[in-house]
Amino acid sequence: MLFSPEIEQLPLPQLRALQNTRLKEQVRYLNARVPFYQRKFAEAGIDPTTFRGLEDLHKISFTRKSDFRDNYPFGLFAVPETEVSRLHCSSGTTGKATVVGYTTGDLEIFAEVVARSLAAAGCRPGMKMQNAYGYGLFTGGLGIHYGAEKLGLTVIPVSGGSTDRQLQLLQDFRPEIICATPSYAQVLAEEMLKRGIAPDAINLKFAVLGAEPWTEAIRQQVESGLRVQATNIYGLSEIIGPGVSQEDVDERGTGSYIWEDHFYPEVVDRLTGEPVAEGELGVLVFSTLTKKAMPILRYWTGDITNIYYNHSVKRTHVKMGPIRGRADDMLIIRGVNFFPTQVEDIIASLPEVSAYYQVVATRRGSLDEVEVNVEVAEHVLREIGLFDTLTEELVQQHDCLMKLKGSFAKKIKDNIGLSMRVNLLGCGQLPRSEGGKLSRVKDLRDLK
Ligand code: DLL
Repeated sequence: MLFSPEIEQLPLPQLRALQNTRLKEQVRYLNARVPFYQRKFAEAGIDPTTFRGLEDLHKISFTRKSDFRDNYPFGLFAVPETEVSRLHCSSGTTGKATVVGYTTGDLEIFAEVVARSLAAAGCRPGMKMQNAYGYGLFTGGLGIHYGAEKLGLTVIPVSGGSTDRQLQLLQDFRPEIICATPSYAQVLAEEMLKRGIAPDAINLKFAVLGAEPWTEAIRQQVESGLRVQATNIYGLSEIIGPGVSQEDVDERGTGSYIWEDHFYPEVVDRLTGEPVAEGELGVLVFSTLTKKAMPILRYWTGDITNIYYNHSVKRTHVKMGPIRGRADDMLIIRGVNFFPTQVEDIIASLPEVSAYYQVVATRRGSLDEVEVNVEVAEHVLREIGLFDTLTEELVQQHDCLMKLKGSFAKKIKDNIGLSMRVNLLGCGQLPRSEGGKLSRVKDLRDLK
């Protein structure tokens, strides 16, 4: 179902014209209201009255996370504080939080793009949705909430965590939809299995997962564990929150539609900042075309992905692939550029390991080392009768595990060009989500 068919299917030339008009308007608006952008335009020699729109966009320098910090808390706002209806913060773990503000009109747009997203995910008016994204300063909870209400869903605002209660409500209220981080959806699937709750005991049909990178292996685990069709929802506070892009339930695995009438995307080279060809990987950059409280131009998301048009499908809007890592997550290990997500591709090709993994970078002396911790698939452990915590000693006693460890390490060396230590673990040995985002990469090099 398309929530806003006219705009979702707008022919590309018209979509471009709309973006152009909105961008020109946004530049004039920012120039009149936000000193930070006034300075940016002046530095680039841009006269807002003659700014030509998309073709001139590249002249504007990127807006970065540090600009939010430098202007903390309200320095990037384009409206008086009294006109701001809501504040949220991004989930950064270091330094000051990034503050974002919304007018009532912005909140309307937020609800609209989330409603579109949920409709694309398979949700229909009248269905019930358990919202396990955290409510609070994080945009996930309230962002999804109001979009769901706009679509006509019944919202169960349970927030993240409290696994006992989540499972109880899934059985008692029988919602068709769950919204959660993928790592928390994994926890729910795993706990159902552990507690012997049959998938029939619940009524889920769709899972809308996002806020952190995830993989096809995780999709498979969640889809079979919760008996759902799981789609990707992407977004970030600086641009609006969840609902910047969304995968269609019937086109799973082919990318997520970016709602281009509100968020203009670019993909640029992470070193030069120059645009890359359609389909090439680079850093995703967004300009908001309609937001009023805090419009942002050319925001350097740091997320690595690609964008491409897929003209044979339901909507005209551009699609983005899964997030392949963060520009600042790129590790340089013994001179080799390495994104931890490269390990995911290898995990996906090995049925003997599960979707739980962790990449840890350490420094021994002056030498960087990377270890990959991965849980062995349950069926493998069952076959060899191992149910305990897996230790190095136990691994060495089992030929099949030694072979698995060897072939995993060889695949890493062949595909990535780096030798990494592989540690095989038993089920449940790696950290699980407590309801929110889970980091699968640990760079411990600075701590030493
Ligand atoms: O995570 C908004 C959100 C809430 C998205 C709920 C989806 C669902 P922030 O806390 O500002 O906003 O974090 C934004 O999270 O730059 C990405 O690095 C990452 N991220 C968000 N969605 C995805 C996704 C929310 N689907 C940052 N896949 C972004 C991979 C994602 N990474």
